[in-house]
Parts: sequence; C-alpha cells; structure tokens
Amino acid sequence: MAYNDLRAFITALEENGELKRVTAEIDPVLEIAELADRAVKSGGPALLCENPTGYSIPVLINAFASMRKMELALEVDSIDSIAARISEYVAMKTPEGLLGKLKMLPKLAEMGSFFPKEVRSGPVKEVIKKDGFSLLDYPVLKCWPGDAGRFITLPLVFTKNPETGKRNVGVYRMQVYDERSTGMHWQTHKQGAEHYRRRLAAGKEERMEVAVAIGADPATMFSGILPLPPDLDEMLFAGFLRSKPVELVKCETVDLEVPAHAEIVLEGYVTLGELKTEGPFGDHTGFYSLEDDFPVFHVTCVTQREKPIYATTIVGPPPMEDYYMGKAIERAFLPLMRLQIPELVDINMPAEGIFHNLMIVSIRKSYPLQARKVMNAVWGLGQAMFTKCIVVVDDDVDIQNLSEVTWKVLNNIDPERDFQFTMGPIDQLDHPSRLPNYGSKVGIDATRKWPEEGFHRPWPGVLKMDASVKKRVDRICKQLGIG
Ligand SMILES: Cc1cc2nc3c(=O)[nH]c(=O)nc-3n(C[C@H](O)[C@H](O)[C@H](O)COP(=O)(O)O)c2cc1C
Ligand SMILES: [Mn+2]
Repeated sequence: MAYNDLRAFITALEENGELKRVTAEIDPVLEIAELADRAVKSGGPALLCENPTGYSIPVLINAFASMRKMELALEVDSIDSIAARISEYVAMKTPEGLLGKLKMLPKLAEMGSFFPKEVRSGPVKEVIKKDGFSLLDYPVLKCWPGDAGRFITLPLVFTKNPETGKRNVGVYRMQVYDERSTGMHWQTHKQGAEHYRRRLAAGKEERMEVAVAIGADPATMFSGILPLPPDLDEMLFAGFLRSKPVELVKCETVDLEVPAHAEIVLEGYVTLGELKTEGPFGDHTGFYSLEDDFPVFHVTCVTQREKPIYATTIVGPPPMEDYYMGKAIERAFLPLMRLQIPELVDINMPAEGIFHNLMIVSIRKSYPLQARKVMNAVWGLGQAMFTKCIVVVDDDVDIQNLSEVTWKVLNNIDPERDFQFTMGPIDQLDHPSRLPNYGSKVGIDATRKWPEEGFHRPWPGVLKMDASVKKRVDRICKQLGIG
C-alpha cells in the first residue's frame, strides 16, 4: 500500500527501527546538520527533531539516508526490483491475437494508475495564508559554518514548460533571503532553468509562476531528483513508483498543481530577469559552492497542514543522504540506460565521486573501440553528460568491488593509449573547471585490448588456484583456524 503522505512514511521508518525522535532541544543553525552528518556516517536512523530551538515545527532529516531506508521509502525489498519492473515495460511488445491482448490488460490497467489525479482539496490546504506569513517561521537549516544563510534543501520545485504546458519537478535548493523571498538555484542544465529561459526569450511575461512543495509521500519526494527527460512528468513517475496516482490540488494564487498531501507549499513567482547573489553553500561535493547569480523566488501564499513537519537534508563530504538517493537512481535506471547502451552490464558511481565525477561501467565488448563508443554514449545521455571520469571495463570485472576495479584497471591500462580526453558541459558546481559549466572529461578504456585494436601481445589470465588443491587446503585451514 502506497504511503499517503510523509507521516505514513515516518510511521513505517519508526516501526522498522529506522527513525529516532530527538526530544532534546537542537538548533537548526548548524546543530541539526552536525547530528545528521554523524547519524548518516554511522549508518544511523532517520531523525525527527521535535524541539528545534526557536520553532514549534518538527524537522525530519535523513529519511532516505541508507539503502534500507530507500527500500522502505519505495516499498521494495531491493531497489533492483524497481529496475525489474521498468524492464517489464521496456520489454513490452505489440500483443499477438486476442489472448495476447487479454494478457496485457493487467499491465495496461496498472499503467492507467500512474497518472496523477487532480483532487479538489487535501491536507495541504488545512491552513491557507495569503498574508501574515513569513519564511522565517520555519526551522530552515543553516548547514555549514560558511553558508550564506539558511537553505531549504529538499524542495520540490514545480514549473511549467511555456511551450508544451508540461510540468517539471526538480529539487533545487533555496536560500532564504527574507520573510518572503528565496534564491532559486536551478542550475543552467536543469529543466526549471530551461523553462525560465524560454519564458524570458518569449518576452511575453514579467513573471514565471513557481510552486514549491516541502515534504510529501516519499516516492513523490524522490521523483524530484530523478534525471528524467524533459517533459516527462515526475508526478507520473512517482505514480509508477508507488503504483498509485499522486493526488494533486490546484494552487491558490498560481496556475500550478501540487501534491494534495504535502506538508507545506510555497506559491509564488520568479521575476524574469531578476538575479541575486546566491551562496556560498556547503555542497554535495564536500566543498563550498561559490556565490553566483541566480533568480529570486517571491512567495505570495503559503498553504500547509495545521501541524506541518519540515522535511530537509544536508549535503557535504560523502557519504550523505543524497548518496543513497543517487544510488537508488543508479540501480533503478539501469534498464533505461541499457536501452541506449545495450552492451552495458553494470554501472557504479562511488560515493566519493559525488555522482558525476566517476562512473565505472562494465560492458560486453563485441567490437574494437567499443569502450570509446560507450564513453561517448554516456556523455550524450541526459545528466550523465556531467560525468567527469568514465572507466570502462570488461564484464568479468565485478565493478561493485572497488578493490577489484582499482587492481584490474591499473594493471590493464597503457595510459597514453587508453585515456580519451574530451570537452563538454560540466556540472555547475564543479570548482576546478577553467570556466563555469565548461571543461574537460576523461574516459579510461580498461578493457582487454584486441589484435583488431592493434594489440598483438598475448594477454595473460588472472591467477586462480586449482579447485582440487583448494579443497585439500580447506581442510588444513580448518585445523589451523585460518580463513
Ligand atoms: C539534496 C539535493 C539537492 C539538490 N540541489 C540542487 C540545486 O540546488 N540545483 C540543481 O540544479 N539541482 C539540484 N539537485 C539535483 C536535481 O534535483 C536533479 O539534477 C534533478 O534531476 C533535476 O531535475 P530536472 O531535470 O527536472 O531539472 C539536488 C539534488 C538533491 C538530492
Ligand atoms: Mn525533469
């Protein structure tokens, strides 16, 4: 049964021993962040801070901060089962004959349940404040000492494509400037920024309507970070994940719909052309992202539950909560990547690579220079374009084992031959690139080299002991208590 809202998820976390209530007073300025950092790094529980200093609204953090919590969030035993469900749809063929069509009906009915459903009202409308509200009334965190201020870190930002009318949802952090305005940190490659650019170029409007939901059922929250193609509705994908439509309600002051079961919704607009300094902010990379100009979000109305819960996260030196969210995407989206890159066997983006800095991929190699083709395909695939370093290995390497990867890659490369440098778009948070959003990438072809690739020396096998010897030594080991 899909969670209706954030509260149902909190209950599930608690019942599974994955949530601790923090009754001690703790400050949203730095202290909650420090506690959350320690909790995630020690494999600890999600935290519901019931007494944030100076506020009566509880703060939820680390709700997704382990693979187990991600599984609870998405109601699966393993994230791989989401990949399997996606594969079923990918493999769907035109049915043959009546029997084939009949067999397909349950799948089609299931698909019908993914579409978001518009409802007339919901808990997020329990309190509607068109005036007399202030963003300073919410326990928004200051995460790191050098941060420019308090940042809303897990907002679902809803916008519409002015040309197609299609919705987009992205998680873009928001620096609280004052009672009614924040930064809107949609990076230049993201859909919110694209909607903004198109409206600005059209020159027809002065304002772009934006709505922000904070805290919702976990599938809906998670869908905000998914790297979906433009115009593919995140709310549809959330419906797929929870096997139940996301219920949406119309906003009060803008022409957008938001989750009816959200905790808090901020409605408002971004003035086209208005920019303001945003940051610095202690970022995913574990470094501060520097201050830069971003649009400003003006809040015109707040709707919320009577007693809302403020959902947030912190980012910083890995692993943090966002690593597990990213890992879930990596696991779930593998079948979709395989649609584009069929030779792909597995991928691994280690925590230390902060998603885009390192992607290890294993492939079934069938023709010369195929590793190079795979690198270029990854660099051409949606947000995988940001990948700074791609390492390609043969499918006999277990790429989830980083020790094996390091050992085999370092042994198998002739660096001058096997490194491929290229230029391309760079994640906006990348600090060493020579210009913002502009820089280089490297691909390492660590596959076994073939004669057709100009390699005519023999390629040695990996060392492996005889099975019969192993068996005999097993017994001796047992006597000695070794291994
Ligand atoms: C905790 C967290 C914070 C994020 N903050 C930002 C942000 O400030 N700006 C941004 O562009 N992307 C941010 N992202 C990444 C986007 O949510 C992600 O790239 C998403 O796929 C964008 O969706 P879009 O393609 O619909 O724009 C964040 C992700 C997480 C998990
Ligand atoms: Mn999107």
